[in-house]
Amino acid sequence: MELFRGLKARGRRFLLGVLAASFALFGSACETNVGPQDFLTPEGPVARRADGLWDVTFAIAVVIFVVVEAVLVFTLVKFRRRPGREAAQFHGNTKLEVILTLIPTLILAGLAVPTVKAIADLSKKSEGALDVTVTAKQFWWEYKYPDAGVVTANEMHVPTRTPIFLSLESTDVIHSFWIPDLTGTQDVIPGRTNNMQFIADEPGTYWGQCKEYCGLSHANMRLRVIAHEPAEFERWLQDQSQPAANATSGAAAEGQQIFLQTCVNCHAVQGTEAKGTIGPDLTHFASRETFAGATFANTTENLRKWVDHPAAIKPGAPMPDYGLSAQEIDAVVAYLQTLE
Ligand code: HEC
Ligand SMILES: [Cu+2]
Repeated sequence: MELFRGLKARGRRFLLGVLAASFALFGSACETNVGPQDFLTPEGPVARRADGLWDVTFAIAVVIFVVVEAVLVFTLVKFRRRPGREAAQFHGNTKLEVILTLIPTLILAGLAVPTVKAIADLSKKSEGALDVTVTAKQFWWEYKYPDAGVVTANEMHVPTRTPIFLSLESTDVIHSFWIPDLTGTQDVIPGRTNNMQFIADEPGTYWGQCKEYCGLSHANMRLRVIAHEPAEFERWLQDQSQPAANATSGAAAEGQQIFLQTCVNCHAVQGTEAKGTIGPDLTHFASRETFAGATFANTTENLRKWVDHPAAIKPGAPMPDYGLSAQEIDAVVAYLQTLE
């Protein structure tokens, strides 16, 4: 209080401002309504293992912070310059410097043991794991289930309590696959296959994101993992392995004609001549909740905008604008919505 009264009005205002800002910062740490991509709320054993390492590291860091700050403040006060006395100097104190080098080395070496062990354990393919091949492309994800011959995009369906073993490939630039609640990140690099594994405890939708800057729409290269009870997952896989039915009447039939003239070079719809592989396989497009890198809800309005001019809503998206009329767009959208 002595100190506070000694300050000029301006100094006092400044001090109050700093205090208020600190309180605001501390208060914000009490936020409990966490976002869907919070790696501190693990939802499966792989993510929990990584989170456990984080907890240990954080606890050690807190202790170090408190001890170092306490010693710092103590030293500043105790050895400061005073009338008739110079500030103390520790430069060249070999014993102190050896100790201060040794302690961090030992802490880091100690942390490396469980970390390296976890990395080795988690990179092994578990018995009974389900294989999924992930191919990253600007700016979306393709998923292949090699055993079932199913191909889909952006939304990966998986069974709960089952190890999912991913083989990650890229056809263009470096991306990074990340589902914060389920597993850490893994770079996806052209010309090589990386692997990672995860398990989801409970049915639900888990959000993810490309984590390596990969171009204009990097931020729109999102993903979802949708976990089902194993029996329900088998049903989903069964449905997805069926070819699409032909649209036989109305706007959808007209839309299919346009689709087979305009969109076939890049998109596949099993059961039709559309066999393109540049864009997502659309055989079961209508069964997806989102599209274009899980960026847009799969609604009529969003689809109209997308087919009209993709790059207008997703910058840099490598799908051209074909200058279709409003009526043609409606027809194509009606067709896409039959692809259940
Ligand atoms: C030159 C190749 C090309 C052509 C031709 C093309 N597309 Fe695409 N399409 C793409 C690419 C690439 C994407 C993925 C873009 C992204 O998500 O960033 C895409 C994405 C889509 C999606 C979203 C799929 C999903 O699940 O995310 C739909 C729907 C779609 N295209 C419909 C069409 C229609 C309808 C036509 C014809 C009017 C068409 N496309 C023509 C390349 C093409
Ligand atoms: Cu990416």
